[in-house]
Formats: sequence, C-alpha cells, structure tokens
Amino acid sequence: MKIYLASSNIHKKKEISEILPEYTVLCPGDMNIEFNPEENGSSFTENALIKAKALWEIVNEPVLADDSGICVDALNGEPGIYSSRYGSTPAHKLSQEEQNCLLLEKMKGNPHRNCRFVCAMVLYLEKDRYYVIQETLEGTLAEKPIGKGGFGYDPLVFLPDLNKTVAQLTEEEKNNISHRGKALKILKKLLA
Ligand code: ITT
Repeated sequence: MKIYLASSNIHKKKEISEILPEYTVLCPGDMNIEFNPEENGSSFTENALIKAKALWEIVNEPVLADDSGICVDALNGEPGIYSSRYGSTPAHKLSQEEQNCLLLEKMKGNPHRNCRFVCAMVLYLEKDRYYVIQETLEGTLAEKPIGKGGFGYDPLVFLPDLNKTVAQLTEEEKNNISHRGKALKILKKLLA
C-alpha cells in the first residue's frame, strides 16, 4: 500500500519506511512534484497540517506529514519549529554541523540542559478530516556532539537512562523510543 509523505527530508522518509514496512512511502520528489509550502504556522502541529494539506490538494489521497524539531527549555523552547533553519537567513542556510555548534555555543556553561525532540504528525484523509498526533523524546543537551547515527540534532541529545546520545543508538533502538517512532506507533493503529 502507498502512503504519501509531505516531506523532502530523506531521513524522515527512511525512519518512517522502517517503522511502517508494510507501506511504500512516496515523497513529492519521488513523483516529480515541486513541493515547497511556506511553513508559516506557529506550532509543530500547524506546520504539519500546512504540509499535509498542501500535498493532499495535489494528490487527493491520504497524506502524512511530519513537523519536528528540538526544544531546549533554557532557550525558551528554541530552536523549536525553526530547527531546520536555526541561525540561517534566506540567503544563507547553515549546515547541520553549524547549527549544532551554534546551539552548543548558546548553551555553553548553562547547567539547565533539559531538552526534547518533538514530532507532530498529521494524517490528512479528506477535506477537513485529519488526525494529529504529537509525541516527544526527553533528554539533556550534551556538551559536545557524540555518535554517528541518526541525523540532525541526534548527536546532541543525551538520554540519561541509556547513557547514550540518540546518535549512538541503532536505527531500531531510535525508532523504538523516538518522538517519531512513538507517534507512528499510534498512527499505525489508526491506519489499520
Ligand atoms: P520537511 O519539512 O520537508 O519534512 P524538514 O527537515 O525541513 O523537512 P522540519 O521543518 O520538520 O523538516 O524540521 C525538522 C528539523 O528538526 C530537522 O531538519 C532536524 O534538524 C530536526 N529533527 C527532527 N527530527 C529529528 C530527529 O529525529 N533527530 C534529529 N533531529 C531531528
């Protein structure tokens, strides 16, 4: 069965495909669809809904969208919904490595390091008919990047219970406990 994913992020596509192996996940790029909706919502949920609705209007089939990011308590929830463009300007987008350095720099010497990954998933079924699931993964911000797995801010998020950063987990371990994995487990039931 096909599922349309309103995303251009290959890492999200990979994780979602691993968690929903019974579905073929199709992104706009796989269908030569130019897709760049303006994510001008004020929350993860609003942005996920914007993306889901925009693709639904093109394919007219059920669409899944994921809006996610990292929120650091000591920075009032930053980078939050701006995680993918943290510290960037329209003319210059920082690399992920630069964004990670920027976040560590802002938090240098700050002992209050609670943070969480957030994932808002919208399953848009028909006009004005959709489900929203939002999940989190709690951690603490590491002092430096550790680990090579995952993507994005994974090397910065330390999980005290496991004594590892998210980037030190296997794909399966991450999918089992992550913000995205938890949201997809619930979504799986809805899809069934
Ligand atoms: P689409 O909007 O096309 O889906 P995007 O990467 O721009 O792709 P978002 O606006 O949702 O997506 O931003 C998500 C950013 O948050 C992502 O680029 C990472 O920097 C970060 N992020 C989200 N989930 C993550 C995860 O599981 N591990 C590490 N970083 C994550």
